[in-house]
Amino acid sequence: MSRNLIDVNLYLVLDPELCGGIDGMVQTAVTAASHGATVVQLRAPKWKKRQWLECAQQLKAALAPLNVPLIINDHVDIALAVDADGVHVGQADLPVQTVRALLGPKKIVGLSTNNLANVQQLLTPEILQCIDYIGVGPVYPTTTKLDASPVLSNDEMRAMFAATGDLPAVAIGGIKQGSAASMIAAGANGVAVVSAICGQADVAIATQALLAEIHHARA
Ligand code: TZP
Repeated sequence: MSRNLIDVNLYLVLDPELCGGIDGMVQTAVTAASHGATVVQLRAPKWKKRQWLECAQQLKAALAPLNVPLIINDHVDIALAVDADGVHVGQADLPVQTVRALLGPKKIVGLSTNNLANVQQLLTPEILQCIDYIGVGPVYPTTTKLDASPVLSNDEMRAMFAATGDLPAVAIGGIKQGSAASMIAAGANGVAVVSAICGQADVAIATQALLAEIHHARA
């Protein structure tokens, strides 16, 4: 099976509290997607399914005309219900083989990795054929995800990016304006952010600044 393409340059992960509920999340997603965010993930660990469904429906309707993919964190049923573009799972969620079997070959599947051993374990044809990108983190301390794994050392993070080959890898955790460029320099294909966009006074400017930094780092 061939890999589904996803542009992970600037990957926005939505946060209900920082955005101020569903309306704020949709507004944040649309503004960020209109100003350079290349993918949007719905993530709401404390929500009930009905909230997930309502928000996912609104995000799908708002993002599809902008051609920015909508990824659902963890919940395959919600992704199927709204025909989202894909699902992102962590190490303790459904195995990626199961996610792929449920979603079919054409949807995007992403997997979080938190250490070098996680990356080494997925480098088998069986797993590689199920995933389209990985997250690598946390690369800096974060207050957004309270149960985040220990922050990666610079060496381990670089080794993780080096090990992934041509599988797109996106850095996550505590990335702000000013630290996005160093992730690209370390080998990331893109950066994922929550608080550097969600809850910012000017979401458009915050998004543009991050994207400019990423492009500059690559140039
Ligand atoms: N996974 C690892 S760290 C993190 C997630 C969802 C939170 C990142 O949030 P922020 O605000 O960009 O540090």
